[in-house]
Amino acid sequence: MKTRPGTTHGRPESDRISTMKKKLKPLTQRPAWKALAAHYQSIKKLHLRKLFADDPKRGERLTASTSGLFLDYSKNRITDKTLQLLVKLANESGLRARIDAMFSGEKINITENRAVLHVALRAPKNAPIIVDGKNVVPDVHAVLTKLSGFAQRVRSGEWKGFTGKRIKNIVNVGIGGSDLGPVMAYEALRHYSDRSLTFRFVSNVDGIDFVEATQDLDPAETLFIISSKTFTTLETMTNADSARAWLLKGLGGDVKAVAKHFVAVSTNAEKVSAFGIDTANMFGFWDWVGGRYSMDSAIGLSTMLAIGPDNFHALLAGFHEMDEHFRTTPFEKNLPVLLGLLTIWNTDFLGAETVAVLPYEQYLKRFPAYLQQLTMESNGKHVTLDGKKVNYQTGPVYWGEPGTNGQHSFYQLIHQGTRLIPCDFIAFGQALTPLGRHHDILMANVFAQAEALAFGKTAQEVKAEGTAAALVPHRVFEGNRPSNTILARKLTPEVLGKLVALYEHSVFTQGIIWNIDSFDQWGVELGKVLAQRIVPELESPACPPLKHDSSTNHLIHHYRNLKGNL
Ligand code: G6Q
Repeated sequence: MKTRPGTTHGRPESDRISTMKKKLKPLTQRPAWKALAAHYQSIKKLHLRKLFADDPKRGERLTASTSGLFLDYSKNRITDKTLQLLVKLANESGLRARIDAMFSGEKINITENRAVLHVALRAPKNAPIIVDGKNVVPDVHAVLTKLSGFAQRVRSGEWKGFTGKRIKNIVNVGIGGSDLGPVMAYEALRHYSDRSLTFRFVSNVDGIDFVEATQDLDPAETLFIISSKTFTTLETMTNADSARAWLLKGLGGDVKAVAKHFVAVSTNAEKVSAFGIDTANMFGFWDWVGGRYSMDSAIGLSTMLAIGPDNFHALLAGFHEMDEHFRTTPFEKNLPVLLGLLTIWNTDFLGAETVAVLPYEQYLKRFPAYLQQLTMESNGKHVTLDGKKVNYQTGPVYWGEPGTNGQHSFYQLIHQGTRLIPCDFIAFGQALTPLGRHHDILMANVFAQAEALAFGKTAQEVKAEGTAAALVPHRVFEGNRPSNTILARKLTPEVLGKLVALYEHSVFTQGIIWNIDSFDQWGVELGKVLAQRIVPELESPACPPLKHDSSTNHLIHHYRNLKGNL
């Protein structure tokens, strides 16, 4: 990887980015966008049945792969011309320069004036990346070394609790980016985890989350990881306080116990120390790691404890491989770019409002929830980088469930409803624990679903089956429903890294074309402030004068009444 300094030709990054922005035409005025709009009119009636019939090799041609990850995108409603125009749009949107800007540590998160460098978290030691004149890669590796040492001490039993007992339970306390990655990775890589350790994840400020996570645990054997970039998040700090009280109550009240049962993952040493955690037991990261891009930073401590440092490094290597593929591969063969461009096509031209993510792998059961944050917090934006309201749709709604369960519930709407729902099917060649015929049956379902969505069943075909005339319309499947299929040999730590990076960079690609800041989250910040204002109005013995709208005032009174505090 080439070193590119954080400032270019002595100019601050903000200048450079605004210069870059000025060169770009607004999205809907770019020639490729206009050409795509016209092209859409000419192909909107084309059916996947015809596209496949006219090109027997389509299913082999419209595929791409990199280091064991295979993408079949042939079942999208596209022609070769669509692809050419989408790639042209990427070029007209300056995607290549923006990829380089991200990888070289430029402050592309302009509303927070921050670099966006999750790629540095998995960069090899000898690949310098400079932010504000400093190579950040050695710091990344220093934290990784510290994490590995700690993980080894806990996993080997060398790290003891306050009473001298070995740690058997690990509870990650965090929310949003400090929870969803750790939970997803733990579930995804459970096959590789140390089964003598119990892992729990507490995120919701609803006390039940904490109560249920700890009710069967022995405090003497329990380690809490308080994961919070800011160490100020209300939910996490409330749960952390309850965890400390629970621990002290269980261990006789000596505050010295905290040091043996609490570690922190944060960027805020001051707050960590104020909470009572020794900063020697704090694992740091940096403001250039966004919460939803942090599962491979120290936020992944629970993952490393579960699967061990070697597997964690394999996960990082997988991320890095996809990073390099994204950074260096021509757009026509670039998996994240293709996935991102197809999402633009489906969202802005075909009018799809959502994307269903359907992993046919039980271990990926939390992957859709993880992707919801990654995609929607990143691209749920309504203004461009220069603050102008967009006149096109941005980030679609992501949702999903593991197959085959979804087939027995919401797939009905995908097959026969009135909305267009592009699907990403994710599946593997091998089960991690083969069991009789299960895996072939599982895979038969993936292929059958994608096939049925694309090709459907015509009235003629339904009639030919001897269906009563009145039932024919009900049993027709229009087809022409787009999907991608992503395949890999089996779910390993490395493959998980590649898969997550694939979506990270697909989100990046979309954000660049939409010309939005995919790396801020002002909507989340708002939520953090709003509740704080109302808490005292609920807790004070006498209700203070309320100055909200009449509905909120009334609801607060009603709540106080219900809880018996009026
Ligand atoms: C992620 C968001 C958000 C964040 C949580 C937790 O990109 O910023 O989900 O991760 O609000 O924040 P802390 O880690 O600071 O507690």
